Amino acid sequence: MKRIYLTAGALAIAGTLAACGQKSDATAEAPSGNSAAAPAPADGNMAGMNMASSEAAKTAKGAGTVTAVDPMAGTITVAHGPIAEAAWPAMTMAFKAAPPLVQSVKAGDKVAFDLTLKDGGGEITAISKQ
Ligand SMILES: [Cu+2]
Repeated sequence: MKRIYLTAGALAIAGTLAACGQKSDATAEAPSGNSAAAPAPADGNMAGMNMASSEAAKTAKGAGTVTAVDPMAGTITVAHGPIAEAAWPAMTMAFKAAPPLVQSVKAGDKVAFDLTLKDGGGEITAISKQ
């Protein structure tokens, strides 16, 4: 029984550490991601736009070819076509994505994907092979 308790304790600690890691990530991103939390003079000109974008995350759709996946970093690199919603030309770039999405594709796959736009980058929220 003692061994079981020790194991449960170790798992609880691991879970706490993982939670802390996620928390610090979110905290680190919050200041730059939410301009309302740290008003800057430059934001005044586009106050209306910023308010609108903070209420609902801006999304976009893209398509392209996966050139690399990095399960450790949690990124999918895609050579994508122009993405009008983000005013991006065609380029190759790495997107953050949840582990199940990262694991669902490999280099060379032609894909269509949904993005949440943030801080000049994007996170893939859905991806499917073409
Ligand atoms: Cu891009």
